[in-house]
Amino acid sequence: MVQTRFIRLFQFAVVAACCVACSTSRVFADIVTFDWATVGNPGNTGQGQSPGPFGAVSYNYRISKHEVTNEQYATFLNAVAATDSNGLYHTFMGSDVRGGITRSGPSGSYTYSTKTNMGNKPVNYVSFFDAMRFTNWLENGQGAGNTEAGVYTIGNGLNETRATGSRFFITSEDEWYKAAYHKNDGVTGNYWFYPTSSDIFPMVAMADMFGNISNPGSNVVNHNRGADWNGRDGNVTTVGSALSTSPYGTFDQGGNVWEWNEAVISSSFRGLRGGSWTDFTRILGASNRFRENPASEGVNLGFRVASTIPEPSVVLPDSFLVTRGTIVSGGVAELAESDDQYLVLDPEFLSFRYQLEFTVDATSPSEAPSGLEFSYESRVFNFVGTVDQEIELFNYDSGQFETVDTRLTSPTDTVVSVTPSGDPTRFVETGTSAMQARISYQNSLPFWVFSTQNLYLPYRVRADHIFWTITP
Ligand SMILES: [Ca+2]
Ligand SMILES: [Ca+2]
Ligand SMILES: [Ca+2]
Ligand SMILES: [Ca+2]
Repeated sequence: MVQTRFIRLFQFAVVAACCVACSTSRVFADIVTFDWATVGNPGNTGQGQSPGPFGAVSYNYRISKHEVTNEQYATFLNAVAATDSNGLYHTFMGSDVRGGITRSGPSGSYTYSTKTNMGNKPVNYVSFFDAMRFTNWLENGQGAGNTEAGVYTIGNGLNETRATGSRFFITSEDEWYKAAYHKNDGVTGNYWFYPTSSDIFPMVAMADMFGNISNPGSNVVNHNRGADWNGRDGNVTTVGSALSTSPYGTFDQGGNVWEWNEAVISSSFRGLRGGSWTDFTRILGASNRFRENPASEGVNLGFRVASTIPEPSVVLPDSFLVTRGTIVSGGVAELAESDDQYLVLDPEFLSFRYQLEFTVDATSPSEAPSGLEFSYESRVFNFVGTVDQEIELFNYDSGQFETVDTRLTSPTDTVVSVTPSGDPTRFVETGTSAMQARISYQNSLPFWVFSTQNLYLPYRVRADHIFWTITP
């Protein structure tokens, strides 16, 4: 028994050392991600607002649930504005209490930080040019990505059009309007007047000392200077903190900050919709269409981005490691293919180990996936009693495996598909795009079982067709 214990401890030590190596090799880099709302009902009817109709969209798309935040915009500035030759930063972001980003260092080495309590507030003092450049940067993969072309080839602010095939964009006026007001009830022409799923005046939001809305509800909007905090009569508030949504699940399309859209109005202006922290209630409504010079950078001007719905890709395992138990048959090919060829694992006879465990490695095509699903087919056989199965994914933020599913293993072939909650980027290693899953089995019985005729293995496990589905 002493020897067995020693072997077990040694194996745990090996696993632990691997985890430490995995976590310390991570290169931490800031990547902007979004919570997306999917807008379906393609082919819906528009609404006849003058000079509309607005809101008819013939395709599915995603729109960010929130306005672009100071934190997201500061990440963009730190990536591309060490020398801010395009005026992406506005000094009022730093000097005005309602702005959220400070700049330090000399030109050529500028760095940007969000102010206390301001990272989760919408960015303001941004022009339509700034919004276009931010979107180009997203399209070009962030980091050192180009800001001058990709979606919008920067011109005079009025002559840019969205490039065909773009994955990220500022919303068209129809895309914005549909996400804000359409009732999400099929391909209808039914719309609410306010972007809170309501035809009734929204309540005026109030704020606590951190800028969170303190009277949240189903029909609350930061407008009409009700959100008084940080010494100001009306101010921006934490995105989403009103808890009021459009039927598609977007927050703050009414109020907080105005949001740029692509519409060119009267040959001189770009479109704005939704009103802001300072505007009267009716300004939030569907009938109100506003416009500004595309170079304008006001204290109540912001934006949100939209995106195509990306095609998920299937990622197959490229290696695996049995950390407890022995391989009876199979290899990576058996794990990768849904062909009823299996990786089969046994407990080891001599060491009396009765647990089985293996890890599987793969590489994601996206370092910042918006969605991730892990799927796996398995069964247990020769079993006596019950066998618990645990699926863990390696969390590169915490440096530890995170349990994403536990259940009893089936005695017949069973596919388990798990979509972990929360931000899936934690399961992809920055810099390498590595992913790792660990699958463990634990029998309720200790090791070997004798009956009158037979000696049983407590259980044997077979695993087939392991894969990840990654949505970029
Ligand atoms: Ca600017
Ligand atoms: Ca007030
Ligand atoms: Ca807004
Ligand atoms: Ca197989």
